[in-house]
Amino acid sequence: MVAALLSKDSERRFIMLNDTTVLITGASSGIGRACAHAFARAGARLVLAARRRERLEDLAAELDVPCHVVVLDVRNRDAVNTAIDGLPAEWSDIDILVNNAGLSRGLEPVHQGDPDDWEEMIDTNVKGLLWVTRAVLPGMVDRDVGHVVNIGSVSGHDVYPGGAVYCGTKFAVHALTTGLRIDLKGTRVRCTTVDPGMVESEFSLVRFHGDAERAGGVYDNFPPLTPDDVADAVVWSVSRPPHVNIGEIVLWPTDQKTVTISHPRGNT
Ligand code: NDP
Ligand code: 8X3
Repeated sequence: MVAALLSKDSERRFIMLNDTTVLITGASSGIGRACAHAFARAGARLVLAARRRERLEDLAAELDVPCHVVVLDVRNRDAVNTAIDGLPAEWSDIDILVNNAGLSRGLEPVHQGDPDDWEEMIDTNVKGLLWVTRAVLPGMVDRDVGHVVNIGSVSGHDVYPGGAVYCGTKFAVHALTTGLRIDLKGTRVRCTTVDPGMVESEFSLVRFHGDAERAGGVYDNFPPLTPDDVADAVVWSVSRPPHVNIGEIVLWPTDQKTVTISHPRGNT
């Protein structure tokens, strides 16, 4: 609800999120799912989007707030437009968009990489984010209120071996977030990128095309971030007072120092 987003109380140093409408892409797993729980704890109403319907419906049933499930492949521009245009009236005014749907595929050097993997990453992480933003943002601009949170990555700041294309997509998210902030000049719509280091989720399982042994090993060296850690940052960024736009939050696991340097202490 816009009024809730705009409410300004000199005694209060944050915006109340109760009754705000939040659209989260990639809500069926990991960071998106944790964001759904975190926003639900704050009393928000949730539009939960991803491809796996059953997971979204199970999540909606777990949450103690109104939820609307949208089965959506963000790569499909027409489907995105149809889904957003077709939201029931009581769900159509999105106050907060969390562009979280994303993935990595493969870890090969470019000369050995699979172009299908590259296409999937670019179509999801860059074009999908744009399709959803383009569909949702005009409503925010018309109402002169709203917040877009992009889930970027530390991989949008630096590149690691085998990560050229994935990192390229996250560098793009970084540029798109800055560009969006510039384009929103004159409106009260805010945008933020939340850029985590390593987070334990289904991310590595997807990267390695379902190879659970290889994926599990990724998180053996040190305690990674949890999806809840990232969700905390997302909720904090959108709940700052209306005159504050958090541009970027970078979160590292304490034992990860750069995208290539970490301290191996075991995951305990
Ligand atoms: P998960 O694999 O656990 O979750 C990814 C989510 O994205 C799923 O809900 C999946 O839903 C959704 N998704 C993927 N492709 C599509 C698509 N085409 N259309 C709609 N939804 C899609 O990974 P994470 O939670 O870790 O990843 C979430 C975001 O965080 C990504 O953008 C990732 O790049 C970023 N990130 C992750 C880090 C990590 O170390 N895990 C670190 C930094 C950033 P479904 O399959 O049901 O469609
Ligand atoms: C994901 C971070 O370093 O695990 O964005 O690829 S990394």
